[in-house]
Amino acid sequence: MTSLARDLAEITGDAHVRIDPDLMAGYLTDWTRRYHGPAACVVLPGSAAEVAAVVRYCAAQGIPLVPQGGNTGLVGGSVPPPAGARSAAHAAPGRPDEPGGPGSLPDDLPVVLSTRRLAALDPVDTVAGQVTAGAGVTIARLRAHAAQAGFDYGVDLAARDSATVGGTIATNAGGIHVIRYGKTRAQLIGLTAVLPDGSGVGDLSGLAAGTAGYDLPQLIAGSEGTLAVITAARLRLWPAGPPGAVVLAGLGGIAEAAQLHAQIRAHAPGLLAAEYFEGAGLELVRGLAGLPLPLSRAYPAYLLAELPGAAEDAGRLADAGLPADTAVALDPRGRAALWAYRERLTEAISAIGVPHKIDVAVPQGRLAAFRAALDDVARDASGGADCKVVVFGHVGVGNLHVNVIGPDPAGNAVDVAVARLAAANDGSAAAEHGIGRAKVGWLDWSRPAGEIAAMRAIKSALDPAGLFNPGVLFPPVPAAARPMGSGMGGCG
Ligand code: FAD
Ligand code: 2HG
Ligand code: ZN
Repeated sequence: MTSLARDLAEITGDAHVRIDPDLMAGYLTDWTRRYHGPAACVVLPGSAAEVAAVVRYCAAQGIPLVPQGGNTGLVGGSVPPPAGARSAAHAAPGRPDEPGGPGSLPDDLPVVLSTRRLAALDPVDTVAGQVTAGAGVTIARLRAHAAQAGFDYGVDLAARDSATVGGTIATNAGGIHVIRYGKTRAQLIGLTAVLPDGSGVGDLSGLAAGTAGYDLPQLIAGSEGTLAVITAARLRLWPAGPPGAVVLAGLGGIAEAAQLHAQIRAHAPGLLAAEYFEGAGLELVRGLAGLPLPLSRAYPAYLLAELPGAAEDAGRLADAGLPADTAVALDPRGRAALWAYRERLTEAISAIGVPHKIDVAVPQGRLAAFRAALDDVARDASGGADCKVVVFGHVGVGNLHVNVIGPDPAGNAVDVAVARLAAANDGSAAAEHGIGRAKVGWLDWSRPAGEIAAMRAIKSALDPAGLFNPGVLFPPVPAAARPMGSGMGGCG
């Protein structure tokens, strides 16, 4: 054991510090396999007090920390920066078209702080409609727990079996029910967290009303591990309605999908999901899972919608102008079968290669123009690589996931070209997955300079040594620019 690992084991116990490369491997590479980097060790604290002790220790030694939940993030923020930290895919401190600029990351290898053991889940408070969950509780477990008490948790996503409460707060995750319940921030009543100096903040009292000063939970939400380690959260729950109908319609393209979503919404208030995917993605899922065509023939595009309250809303659908070739599922097995075509897309894409993932938001009125230009833009930027473009997403909020498979994962040109296309269509290139390491030079495409300056000031105030997730969200603070005494002690 290294001296660092020995010291951390004093806090958490030997069993919860990993230094063996085989045992660390799963923590050091992200879900897409595009981002990976070395760490001094992985530590798994079992309580908020242990998190605070680990943070205090690392702060005193000047050791960077990478907070990690389920490691399902798609922008490289949950894993350490790459060895050397100058690969084009990661160190893009300037504009997206200037990859590999002169930024540098702290010299010491980071410690990955996994929250998986922070898994306490309190009984549902049925009067308040709230629950307190440890940061490491998975979304699947939280949802099942809420359902037993007659409630629904507002965030759901295909990564539910691994994605955690802490990770989804840190990324302000959206997901498949975003049109009904909003993003994770909208579910957050309170949280507890450890700041970079090791102090604890927050409370889990469940006070839903209150305006005393800055709202720290809302600041920490979406901060991607750069301001605090979230240890637990108090979350809003929604009364669960009766299971709804799922409809899958075959369409000509995205404009038809956006239009059909509007029609269904008008006839079925409280729509839970409006999800878009295309024939190319459907074929990948069918190939992976051996599924039949969902409709009588293949279509260029599909809209999957989930309605609340099966009987009455399914009845109203007759007036919504659904195409004749539409599948409607009312029972659990049928609903799951239709959802599989949408939910297995990420997995099916990764099965054919390491994707470039560009998570864009485009106004509804520009979706068709964006989509029409996309294939040519992606091919031109792929420098002759044989590229496959797979598009899907949460069309109800104009959030499209562009996946390009083929170009070298280390390059950035296709990512930049698609981001530019989104910007040219009044869109954003960071819709729900965050900035992470993947888009670190892109922040000023989504936020004005004054807001970025304010964000930097907050980061410097809370984390003057730049030790929490360096290289995520902002370009890393160069070693020479760090304050004296910020600690650059060895990691070994
Ligand atoms: P991680 O991947 O471990 O970490 C993500 C970020 O949060 C990192 O920057 C990390 O440092 C930080 N972090 C993690 N835990 C903490 C903590 N306790 N305190 C402080 N910082 C922390 N995302 C969506 O928004 N919508 C979707 O529909 C969606 N679907 C997905 C489907 C699949 C199949 C996959 C693989 C991913 C999907 N994602 C989606 C992306 C991912 O699931 C989300 O970003 C999720 O919020 C990450 O949670 P996690 O626990 O895995 O966090
Ligand atoms: C989803 O909506 C996720 O399923 C994943 O956000 C997106 O794989 C992707 O590109
Ligand atoms: Zn998504």
